[in-house]
Amino acid sequence: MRVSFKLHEYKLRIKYILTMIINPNKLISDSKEISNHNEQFDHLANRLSKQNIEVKPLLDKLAAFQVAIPSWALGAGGTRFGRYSYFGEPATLEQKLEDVGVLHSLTKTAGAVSLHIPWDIPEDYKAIKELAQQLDLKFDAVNSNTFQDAAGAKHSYKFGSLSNTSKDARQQAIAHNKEVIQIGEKLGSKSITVWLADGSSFPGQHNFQTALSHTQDSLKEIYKSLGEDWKLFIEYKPYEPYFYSTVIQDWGTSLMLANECGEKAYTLVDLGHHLPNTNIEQIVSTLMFKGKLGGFHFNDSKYGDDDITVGSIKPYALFLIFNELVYGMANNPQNPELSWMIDASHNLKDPLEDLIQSLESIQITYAKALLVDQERLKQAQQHHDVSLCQEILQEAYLTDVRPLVRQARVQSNAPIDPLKTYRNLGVREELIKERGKNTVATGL
Ligand code: LRH
Ligand code: MN
Repeated sequence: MRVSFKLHEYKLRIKYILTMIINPNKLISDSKEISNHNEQFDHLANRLSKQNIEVKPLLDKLAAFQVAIPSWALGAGGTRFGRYSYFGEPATLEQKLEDVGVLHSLTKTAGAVSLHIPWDIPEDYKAIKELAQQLDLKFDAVNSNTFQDAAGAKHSYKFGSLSNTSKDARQQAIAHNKEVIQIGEKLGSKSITVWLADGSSFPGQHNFQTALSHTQDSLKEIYKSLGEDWKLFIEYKPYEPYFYSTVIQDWGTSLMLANECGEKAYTLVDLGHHLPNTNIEQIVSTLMFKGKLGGFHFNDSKYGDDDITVGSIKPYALFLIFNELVYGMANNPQNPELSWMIDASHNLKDPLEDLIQSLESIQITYAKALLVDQERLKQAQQHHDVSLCQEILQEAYLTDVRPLVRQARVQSNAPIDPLKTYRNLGVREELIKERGKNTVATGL
């Protein structure tokens, strides 16, 4: 749908939304809220300094921890059993950036967006980059899509894309990924994420070796198109949409393919892409040890790839993952800076509220992991003092770090309570007034 995008008009509208948010403390946060926060923060800061834990470095790390928002998760997701809109959904890429701009103004930790192609092909690159800049947003990894047949596509991906026995289908999928890299280059992105639905639903349907060999050769073809400072993230998943085998089913297969491609290829860990009870924190530590962990798709799940709010089901598991990340970021210089992204789908919650809660959960869990006394833990591990090892981890996990996360936000000129501010400002009502009730966001 071609939307006549008059930037100056747009700036006005965004200005209106954002000015309401930019300086919330003056607008919204009542003195009681601020004094409560200051009291709780001072109390925690004193407690931590008694443990010789400096607060400033923690606040700096929290403020610097920017998570990319998935462009495909700003509308109501839906399942095969139904989709319930939340109204006021972003109907254009510009409106999606606006929503991410609101999230970033409210949290100051959502300073990037991850686009999915062809759902988000920019029509006006100059205007889009200007808008992103105005919203203080960067373009993180771009995502290719060879799990749906694009309109007018010559070859179908029904039986696979990079692994398809049809050379034409493989070539078409390779060309699409190269086009996605070009789109990313025009936007200033520095990485592409490749997730393949490729797999089979019945025994005998696939020759596993042929499918893997085609995929390997196709990825190596795509790899050749990467710019000098670009990265290729290979995302694995055990099942869905196919239910017997998936070509890139687990971290080992992704790592093997990344090694085959070269030093600019890495494994991407989507938290929902693991069979029940998988020890994801051990996968993370192994990939960092090998210098091959590229990034994350944060979400949570109870059963399958549920893509629900981060930390809403398994907060301790997320803490153990962040504990390995903190250890790895301090001890594995061989692993590059990580790409932090959320990958979610919203069926019941307002997408922006859900993302605010996910961002909060990521900050809280990172803060708890930063409190782990890694040196003391190492000692206890050396001496096989198993009980003490658990005590050291849980001491950090059971610390209420919310005053720390709030202080990092306040210092970044964001509201003390983003969700409350979002509601107090009636942002959803504003968006519905502006966009109406029939807009549908592209994506999942
Ligand atoms: C696959 C996945 C992948 C995206 C898609 C939207 O389940 O996690 O990261 O391309 O969701
Ligand atoms: Mn994902």
